[in-house]
Amino acid sequence: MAELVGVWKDLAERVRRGERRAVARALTMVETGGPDAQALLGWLHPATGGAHIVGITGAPGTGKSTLVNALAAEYRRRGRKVGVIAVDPTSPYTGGAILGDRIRMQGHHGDANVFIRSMATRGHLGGLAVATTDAVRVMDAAGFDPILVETVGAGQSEVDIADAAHTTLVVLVPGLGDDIQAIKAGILEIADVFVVNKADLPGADQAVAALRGMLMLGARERARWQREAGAPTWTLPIQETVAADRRGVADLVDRVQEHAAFLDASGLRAAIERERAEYQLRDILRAWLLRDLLAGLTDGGLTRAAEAVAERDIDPYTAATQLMATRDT
Ligand SMILES: Nc1nc2c(ncn2[C@@H]2O[C@H](COP(=O)(O)OP(=O)(O)OP(=O)(O)O)[C@@H](O)[C@H]2O)c(=O)[nH]1
Ligand SMILES: [Mg+2]
Repeated sequence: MAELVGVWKDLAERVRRGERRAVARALTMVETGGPDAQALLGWLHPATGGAHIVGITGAPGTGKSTLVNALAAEYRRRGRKVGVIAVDPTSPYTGGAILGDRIRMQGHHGDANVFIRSMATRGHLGGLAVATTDAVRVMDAAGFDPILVETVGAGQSEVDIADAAHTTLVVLVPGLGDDIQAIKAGILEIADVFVVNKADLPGADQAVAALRGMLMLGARERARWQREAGAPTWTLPIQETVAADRRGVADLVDRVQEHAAFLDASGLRAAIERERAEYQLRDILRAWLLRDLLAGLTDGGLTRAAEAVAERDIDPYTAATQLMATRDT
């Protein structure tokens, strides 16, 4: 065991030096999870906290991958070392997207200062949220800054990513019923910067106007809250981009940098870090509690209970109560 721990310490040191092969291996480990990954992350933890994490979310096909690619190029131009994590959408409608992402992001292949990784749900006990946070920590320890995390805003995932990011970009496009897009799933609450991508298409100006109108409604409320809290205020910017030909992307990076400066000046960065740590602990504990509970059930106990629920012999809450009571541990 002591020997084993030593192995991961060595790998961790190579990750911290930014060795590509070590980073790749560490990412594979944390994607799967388990005790080895946990030991490795323990060695990496003191080296994390330096990266600015940018979440990019929005409906499928809004141009997130294209935008991430362009953002990575702009950050490279500014001398930064960029990490990219594409969260593999579990939705069957967009299941093929990652292959496309790989191809589209090939422009950065061979650049040692860009590291791109697609995450899959495979096997990780804590689910995609924990796996993604752990992957961010690996890249963070390896000195990548910023780390851009793309996630499809279809369900809970965009909220998860807002928990993990310092700055969340919400990507909208013209002509998709913009007000509805933005209101959906509380996306207004998670945005730090709005991006109206595909600004080359008709209706971009209307989309910006609709969004601005809606933001003004919420702004008064927010401003009052912020004044009361005595904190510097952040006015949600709306940035138009044409990711496909990188128009507006340098401006978008400026907006992200302004938000990063705001987080520092307001003291919010420290608050976000604590919040992130709490979410992470909750995710881990939830996963471990479930694992222990399932491990304590008798063979086939869950399957039998599920059958009984499906047959209407018992209701789910009663079945769950019984399962909790009958576990060995
Ligand atoms: N006209 C126009 N098309 C764009 C722009 N940016 C991206 N696209 C196109 O929009 C399509 C979707 O782009 P992606 O970058 O794959 O979008 P995505 O949001 O990552 O898609 P998913 O990951 O599948 O949700 C592609 O055909 C892009 O070429 C833009 O600024 N203008
Ligand atoms: Mg994509």
